[in-house]
Amino acid sequence: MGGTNWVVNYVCNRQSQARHAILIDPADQSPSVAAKRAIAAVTAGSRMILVGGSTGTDMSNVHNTIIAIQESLELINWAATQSSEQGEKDWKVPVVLFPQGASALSPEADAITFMMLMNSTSPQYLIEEQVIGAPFIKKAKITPLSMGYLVCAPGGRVGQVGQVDLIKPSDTERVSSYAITAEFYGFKMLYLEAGSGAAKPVSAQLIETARESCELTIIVGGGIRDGAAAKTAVSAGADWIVTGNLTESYNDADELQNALSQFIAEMNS
Ligand code: 1GP
Repeated sequence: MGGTNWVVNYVCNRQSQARHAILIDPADQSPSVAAKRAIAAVTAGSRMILVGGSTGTDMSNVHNTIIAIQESLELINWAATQSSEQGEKDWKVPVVLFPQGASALSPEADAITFMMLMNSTSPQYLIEEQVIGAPFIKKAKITPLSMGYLVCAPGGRVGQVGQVDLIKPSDTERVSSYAITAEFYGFKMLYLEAGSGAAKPVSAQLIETARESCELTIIVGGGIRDGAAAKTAVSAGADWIVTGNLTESYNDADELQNALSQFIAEMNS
């Protein structure tokens, strides 16, 4: 997957329809299972593979998972070029690091969400991990996708690990200030996160306010379990919907593909 910055345009340029991304946590599954899930998701219409997790990831499991996913995507991409029915471009899906910190990276990733956890109270997640990881990212030529990362209540593990001052569902003024700040910093994206497995996703109110406050590409994830919840977030202004647990709850690749196909259809209905 070459091209200097195709991935920046691909991920960060807003489209007329919202897109779906899966999140694969290398701590939760073997690289081969991760690759099978990634292929099922891309076949269903997912358009980005995020790889990462809040705890339990390291250079080794992240790297092996990314290699397995890249190899499977390349095989399928090659097969698609041999077939007139399947468009090659549909398989050109980026594998993007969504890191817990500087200790869990891989040079085989197409890009990295290079983020500031804006509402963390710890300098470690505001800037320090980024400073540690930046030279590696530059050397490995991984494309950085600059992103403001905001953790909203309930926040889950990432809220705890990241020592976050959570944004409450009705705290629209705060989300607006953060969205404007993210734009002023020159970030390309804003990720509104409720925490993996959250009982409730980020509120439509927060998404709408962020949408009105900035022109950034908005990613929403955490606790989105069905197409209806995804549709609510998309109607409020989300450009990308991320699901982690949903994807990892299916062991059978065909079942996962069917579930995600329905999810994506409903999300954009
Ligand atoms: C977590 O937003 C993602 O970073 C995904 O959350 O696992 O709840 O889908 P879920």
